[in-house]
Amino acid sequence: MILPERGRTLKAEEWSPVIDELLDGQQIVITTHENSDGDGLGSEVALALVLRALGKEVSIVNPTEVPPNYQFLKELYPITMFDGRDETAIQELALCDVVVLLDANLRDRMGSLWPHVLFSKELGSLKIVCVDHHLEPDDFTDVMVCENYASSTGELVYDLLTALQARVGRELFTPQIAEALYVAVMTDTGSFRFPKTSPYVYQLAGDLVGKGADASEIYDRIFNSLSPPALKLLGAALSAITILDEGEISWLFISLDMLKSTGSKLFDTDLIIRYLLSVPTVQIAVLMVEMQDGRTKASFRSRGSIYVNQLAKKYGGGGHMNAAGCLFQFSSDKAQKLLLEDVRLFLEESKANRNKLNHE
Ligand SMILES: [Mn+2]
Repeated sequence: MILPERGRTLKAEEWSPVIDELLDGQQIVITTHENSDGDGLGSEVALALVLRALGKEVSIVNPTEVPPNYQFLKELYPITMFDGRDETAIQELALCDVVVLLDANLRDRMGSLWPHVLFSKELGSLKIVCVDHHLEPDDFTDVMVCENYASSTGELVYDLLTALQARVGRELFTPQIAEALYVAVMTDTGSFRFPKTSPYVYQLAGDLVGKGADASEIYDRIFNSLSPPALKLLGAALSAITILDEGEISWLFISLDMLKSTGSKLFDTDLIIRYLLSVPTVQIAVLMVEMQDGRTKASFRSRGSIYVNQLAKKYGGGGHMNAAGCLFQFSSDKAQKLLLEDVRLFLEESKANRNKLNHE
């Protein structure tokens, strides 16, 4: 197994191009990818608070709404959702000097913002800055720091703020900033469990707690945030899981009836998939959800080098090696039959490839 580079930190001078743009700008818009998560949102809020303290006019404008369990971040800094039409946001995007994209490195991930950013860029002196930790960045920015070693964008923003602090010669971290960054790092490391959680990340988290982040309260707000219907759904879903093929496939179908009878919503199904992989023999986990409009949503998880994004791609979806999804345009009965056969075939192929690689 190849482990990611651990414990690297960027040197202060490597942050200089980013810091130069931030200090040069006066009106700054910060954004993150569609369907934002704790890393994107926490990083945005931390950076916005710091830049505001430095006298900048800063807005956070996102292409999609803040999920319910991250709404508390809005108490630290306002976060606007841009639907592509809102005039205030269009004005802000037209007039700003810097757009900072956090936790994404592709222009399309900006969703409804990108056409306006592009327009503003072509018209004047707008600078685009990106700080991220994903693979394979697009070439569309003026300054980009994209470091895959980092556990989270929050880790990079922490380093950026440390370098910025040295540049301006004053203490910039506040308890609110520590809280926002802690949200970012905690969520993207799976609560400090994922492989990129280097010794440095633990130190950094400790520092943030020392600076005022309340670790147990933050955890509670984000992860103990189920509504009673979502909890009922979880119960119904867990008892409906089937384990097939000598324990290698776990399978769950959530019908519209199940959603209705528990009073739960489509987004309440998000947390269920992780239980499908909690049996150690399972190689591929499949969750299918019947949607109100008749389509069927499928999510896949896998262990090791089983590229479920390839499986999703076959049906017009995509994702990562171990987490992917797609949408079937037809009934759930048909989708289930078709998919089960495919998953079995796909698993056999993946295992054959793995064995071949192991013997080469
Ligand atoms: Mn991230």
